[in-house]
Amino acid sequence: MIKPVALLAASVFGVVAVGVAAPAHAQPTAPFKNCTAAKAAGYCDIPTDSPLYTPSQDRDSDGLACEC
Ligand SMILES: [Ca+2]
Repeated sequence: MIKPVALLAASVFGVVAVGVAAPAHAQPTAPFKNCTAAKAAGYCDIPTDSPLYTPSQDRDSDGLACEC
């Protein structure tokens, strides 16, 4: 039989592991402050249908922000 303490420890570990891992894999949901920040995070050629797109970062208005 598994002791309740062991179950509690497993549950806490699971929550902590998910809590630590989530931010590393979270997708940004708002435009970056600028293209330098976007590129530093690995994003460029951001299309208009992306939540990361903002017209101010698409100077030539071709539908892609922060060209690679
Ligand atoms: Ca553009």
